[in-house]
Amino acid sequence: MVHAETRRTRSTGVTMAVMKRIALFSLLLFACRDTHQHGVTIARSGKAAARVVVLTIGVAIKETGPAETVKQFGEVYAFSPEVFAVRRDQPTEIVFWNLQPDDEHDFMLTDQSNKVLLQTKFPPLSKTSFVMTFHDDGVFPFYCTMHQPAMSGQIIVTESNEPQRH
Ligand SMILES: [Cu+2]
Repeated sequence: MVHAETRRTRSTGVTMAVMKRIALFSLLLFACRDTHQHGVTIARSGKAAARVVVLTIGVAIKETGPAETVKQFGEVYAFSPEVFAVRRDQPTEIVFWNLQPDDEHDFMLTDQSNKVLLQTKFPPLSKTSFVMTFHDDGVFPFYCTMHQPAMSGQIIVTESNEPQRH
């Protein structure tokens, strides 16, 4: 009788110890869970900590030539700058100036796996602003789909200055 009682107490003790360990492990997992936001937040306006102005340049166009270049390559346009860096998690205003009086451009932003994050048009002689916050480091390609392959670029997202949150 006494023997059986002891055995039950011992097994309850072992169960309690295992449960305590599981509880502690769960707590640790909860404390270390990934609270970092992913993806890109894109707004038309808002507070920004940095600003980049991107111009559209006519490199070789039918109005101004050189005629031989246009004949050989077709009309060539470019973004300027075509590569620029932003800081991760820092809201950055990106302003596109379409300098052409009679040409529309567009802007298609993708992630590394070619998922389209934004697609929009820039009418002739217009300024278009976005406040973009990239939550992941990496290289984000962008294109004007009307003037490929020359009118392309990349946004490079670098680590922020903020202390590690983990
Ligand atoms: Cu274009």
